[in-house]
Amino acid sequence: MKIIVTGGAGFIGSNFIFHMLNAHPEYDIICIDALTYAGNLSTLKSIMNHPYFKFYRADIADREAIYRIFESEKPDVVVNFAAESHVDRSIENPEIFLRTNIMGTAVLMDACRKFGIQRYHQVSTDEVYGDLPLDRPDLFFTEETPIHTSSPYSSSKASADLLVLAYHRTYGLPVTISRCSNNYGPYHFPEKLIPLMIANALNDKPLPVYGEGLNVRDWLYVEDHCRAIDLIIHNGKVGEVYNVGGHNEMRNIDIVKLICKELDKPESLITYVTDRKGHDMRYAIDPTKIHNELGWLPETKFADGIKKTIQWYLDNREWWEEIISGEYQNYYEKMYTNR
Ligand code: NAD
Ligand code: TDX
Repeated sequence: MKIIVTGGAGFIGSNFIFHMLNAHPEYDIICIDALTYAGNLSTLKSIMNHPYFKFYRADIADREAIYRIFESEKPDVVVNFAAESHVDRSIENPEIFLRTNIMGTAVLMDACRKFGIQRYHQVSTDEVYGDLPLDRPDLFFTEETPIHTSSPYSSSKASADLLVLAYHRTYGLPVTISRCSNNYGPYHFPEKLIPLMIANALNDKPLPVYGEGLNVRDWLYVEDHCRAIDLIIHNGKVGEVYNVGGHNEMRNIDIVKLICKELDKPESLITYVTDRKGHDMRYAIDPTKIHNELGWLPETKFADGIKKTIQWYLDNREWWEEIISGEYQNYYEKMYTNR
């Protein structure tokens, strides 16, 4: 079995590659990544010479480059993680989100049609369902919840999902889609809530909480997401959408306070800043379908996962310090100074 993993130099894609090389040592894994600001080859350095791993630097929206790779590699399965993934960046500049997330998905699926494929899997997000009110804890996103997006990011991901389902119906492309809740764990880019707060706390810098910090996210340890995708590409039904989430809802402010506690830093570092535009209030996934059909259950409890994650950032300072000392500084200044 040969699997193309796009976006494998990013957070979840790299964790997925490590998972697959470990869980299926006989599979060939081909990573395609454009190495944008979010892609980091140092993340993959331990496997660069692995006999069952190969890396291509290419943009998924570059049709010629993608066709060339498909022609020479002839993959059996494609798992598409490649995306612009940060909501705040999409609010600043939507265009690249449309190119990568929508056009890139179309190009990959065209390559699958042209060269043949057993499965195309689209890694989507719970954000395509919009948000839920805080005063209705009884409500959850199911696979039947209507698409109702808030940000340019989530709209681009929802557009891609619609295209994937259209390619299935129109061309019979064998597709599956997973819609997962917020992930956390090793190699999470430090512009996102949890790694940003860990890095800032370790540097005794202010911890910028948007609005009142009451927004709720449903956190899942990244390895649990990777296992879910592994199950879906092997046993999931073609044409189906699977929600992935571990019933672990937490308010942002409680996460930030927990990080302060774990790192023995004062809560006085917490600074409330101007809210995100169009900020979704609550995400909450109902994972009944993937549990009933594929037997998936999360294995890592948040209390353990967050400790493991914090320890990883303590043990791998070089990885994130290099990131935050580069171009990231301009981003941080633009997004957070005088906010
Ligand atoms: P990330 O930003 O950490 O990584 C994205 C990767 O894609 C990077 O390596 C980047 O270089 C690469 N990339 C970007 N544009 C590309 C292009 N045009 N061609 C080739 N490669 C390109 O993102 P992530 O958090 O790992 O998310 C991966 C996927 O999972 C995304 O599709 C995202 O929408 C989805 N998702 C993420 C979460 C989460 O909590 N992080 C939750 C649910 C779904
Ligand atoms: O500095 C911050 N302060 C803050 O209060 C940042 C970066 C975030 N937040 C808040 C905004 C959100 O309510 O924390 C929450 C989480 O923010 P992000 O880490 O940016 O994640 P989110 O917007 O929830 O989106 C994530 O989950 C769904 C991923 O980035 C998406 O790629 C995925 O689809």
